[in-house]
Amino acid sequence: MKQFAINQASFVTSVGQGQGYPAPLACEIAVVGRSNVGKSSLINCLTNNRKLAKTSQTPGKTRLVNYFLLNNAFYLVDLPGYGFAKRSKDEQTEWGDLIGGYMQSGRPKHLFLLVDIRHEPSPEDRQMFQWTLHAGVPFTVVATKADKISKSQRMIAANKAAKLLGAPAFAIPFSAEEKIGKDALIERIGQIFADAEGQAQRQAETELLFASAAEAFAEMETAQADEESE
Ligand SMILES: Nc1nc2c(ncn2[C@@H]2O[C@H](COP(=O)(O)OP(=O)(O)OP(=O)(O)O)[C@@H](O)[C@H]2O)c(=O)[nH]1
Ligand SMILES: [Mg+2]
Repeated sequence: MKQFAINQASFVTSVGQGQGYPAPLACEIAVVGRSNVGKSSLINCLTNNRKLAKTSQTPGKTRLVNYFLLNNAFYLVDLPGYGFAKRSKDEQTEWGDLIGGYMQSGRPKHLFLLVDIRHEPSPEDRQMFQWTLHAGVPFTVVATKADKISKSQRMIAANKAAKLLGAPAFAIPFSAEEKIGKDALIERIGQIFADAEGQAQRQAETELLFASAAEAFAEMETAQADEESE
C-alpha cells in the first residue's frame, strides 16, 4: 500500500470566541496541550513549513483556534495552550469558553494530546484529558521535545507521561527540532484520515438508503390512497 504523505498545507482561518468555524470536512484533527509544549512547532514540522503556524519562546503565542488545510482534504487545528501563568482571569475565562466550545462542537474527530516528555503532566493536562474523555473524542498522546532526553529513555518516558495523564501507557515520542517521531505521527494521521473518510462514506450511504426507503414508502402510500379512492 502507498505510504500516506503530507503534500499540501495552507492556513485557512483563525476562529475566536463566538465566531463561526469553516465548512466542515470529514476529518479534523486538533492539537492540544499546555502553552509552550510545542503544538505550533509540531504542525510546522509535519508540514515542512517553519512559517505556517506562529511559534514563540514566550508562552501564550497562539490565542485563537487556527485552521490549516492539509492535502486539500482535512483540517489540522492549532489550539491556544493552557497553563499560561501570566494570563488574567478574563483571559482564562475566554480561553475556557473557546476551548470548551470547540471540544463540545462535535468538530474534532481526533485529538493529539501533547505533553512535555521531561515533565510530569500538570493538573491542567489531566483536566484536559478528562474533558477529552467527556467529549468522547478519540486521542493520541504525543510526548514532545524528545530531543531533550537520551534516546534510550524516550519510549519509557513517553509511555510514562501517558500513564500519568490517566491514559493507556502509550505515547509517540516526538521532536520538532530533530524530527523524531515525525514518520510515526504522519502514519497515525493517515490512519485517522482513512477512518474518518470511511465513516463519512458509510454515513452518506446510510442516509441515501433512508432517503430511498422514505421515497418508496411515500409512493406506496400514494398508491394505496389512489386504490381506496377508486
Ligand atoms: N528542544 C525543542 N524545543 C522545541 C520543540 N518544539 C518546540 N520547541 C520550542 O518550544 C517553544 C514553544 O513552541 P511552540 O510551538 O510555539 O509552542 P505552543 O505549544 O504552540 O505554545 P502556545 O502557542 O503558547 O500555546 C519554542 O521556543 C520552540 O522552539 C522540540 O521538539 N524540541
Ligand atoms: Mg502555538
